[in-house]
Amino acid sequence: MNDNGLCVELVAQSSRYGSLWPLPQKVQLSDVSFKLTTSSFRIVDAKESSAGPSCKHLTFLNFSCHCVIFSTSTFVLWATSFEGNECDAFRDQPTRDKQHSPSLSVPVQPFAVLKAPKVWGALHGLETFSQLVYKDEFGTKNINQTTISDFPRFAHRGILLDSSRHFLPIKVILANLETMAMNKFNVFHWHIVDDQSFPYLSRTFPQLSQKGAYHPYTHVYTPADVKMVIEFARLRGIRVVPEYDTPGHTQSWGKGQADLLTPCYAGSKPSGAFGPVNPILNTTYDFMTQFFKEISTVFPDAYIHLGGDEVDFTCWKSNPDIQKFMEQQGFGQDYSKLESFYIQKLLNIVSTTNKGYMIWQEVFDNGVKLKPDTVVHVWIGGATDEEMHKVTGAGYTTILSAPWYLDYISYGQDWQKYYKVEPLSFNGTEEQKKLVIGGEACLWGEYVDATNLTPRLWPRASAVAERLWSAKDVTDISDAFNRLSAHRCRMVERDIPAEPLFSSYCPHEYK
Ligand code: CP6
Repeated sequence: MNDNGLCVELVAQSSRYGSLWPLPQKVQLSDVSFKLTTSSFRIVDAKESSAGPSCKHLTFLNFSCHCVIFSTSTFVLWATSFEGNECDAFRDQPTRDKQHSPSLSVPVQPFAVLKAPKVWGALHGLETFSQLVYKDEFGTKNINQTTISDFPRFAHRGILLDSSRHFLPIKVILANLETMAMNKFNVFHWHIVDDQSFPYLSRTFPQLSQKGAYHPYTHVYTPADVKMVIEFARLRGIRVVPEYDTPGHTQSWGKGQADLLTPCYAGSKPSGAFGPVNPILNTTYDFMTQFFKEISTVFPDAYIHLGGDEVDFTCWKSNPDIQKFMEQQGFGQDYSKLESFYIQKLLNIVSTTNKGYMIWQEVFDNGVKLKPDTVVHVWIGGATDEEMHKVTGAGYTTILSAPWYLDYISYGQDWQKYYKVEPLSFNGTEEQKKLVIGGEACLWGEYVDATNLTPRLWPRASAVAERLWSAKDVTDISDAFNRLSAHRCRMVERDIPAEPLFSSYCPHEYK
């Protein structure tokens, strides 16, 4: 098959790994199969389990939300070996640096054992278990004797959605989180506001969405909405990292917050247009202090994404007050120094909220002094390897998005291009490679709303999911095609309108 899936007909065959996606680190298969036929399939905690009654969530989540109905009997899935007692972990936020290491085995006895050190790993293990179940020619559910031990290759496995270019209804966001869990993604990067609209309803500055949203009541995320998204994500082991991108990409902020943006000039007079955040006023920093104080309490994750990309200097250059400030500061004509001046102050403000931050690569490129735990987000294509080399050479952790801009569409099987990416292909030492904590697939919203988000994202993002989860040597494209075809059918069967990979049909279409 060529890259476009053209010319050569290729019908999905069955992989020896069935429909497992992403492929676990270690899978031992056998031909011994068990039927899951009768009435009372159950999931219980083993006696040895340190997971207590609150872990009922585990059973509820995978088997009702994913609509995998096991109308079956003797199989008992033991959830064992949590660290700590009860399911307190459920009250924690998932963190990026824990290795989950779930292991799953379906031995000769009619029960399966799932061991995981953390509840988040048990969730992944349950998803894997559900993927082992298949229907035989009589429609009976079967599972083969299997031993799996599993852990993610990269800790940060994210999806960026953009709710500014188009408002994304909550139910679209939740459906996406559900699909992320099926693909073992664990970070929802919520690019919540941008130039076009400000749908985040701030308690401190309600006029931001009152004036800056597409609609002040229908096209906003209320505090209750945001809470719901965070909780829905958390129960699936997904972190929510919000992005409030400044000083560029902020046109919508200016509608509800006077004097926040820089007035642009035409000759000696203000033109009426506005540019990036005004970096020379104290009021700007007072606002940012209050605003990020709120954000740091609304979003429990340890990180906030502060953007910092694509700052256009035209407006700053036109403004006489800015010109004077440049002179006083000795910045000459180097407006990236002014940009860095702003970002440096912003980073200091956000640091006082005890949050870590992520930033787009330009902030690093401009030489801003960053906290050692800053995550630099590499997104510019063309010289990605050099950038990864530089960022990790400077000792910063980094995540990769440049090869995974899923808002670009084209004819053919572009999932293969995403699949073939090797995040550690750049030149660097072992130490440098360890600083690459993962990546994110980005779905920018200019051409995406509730009508087309899901099929545009899935199963294309699934290719990224396997690259970030599975072992480095999992690169067999034709095996991936077979498993991904089956995985895509499973998503469709679970009511997620994921687009097809190629000419094909799904078994469930006949039922
Ligand atoms: N919005 C914001 C965008 C993009 C970025 N930031 C973007 C740039 C280039 C492409 C796609 C998206 N739409 N805030 C860059 C990180 Cl090709």
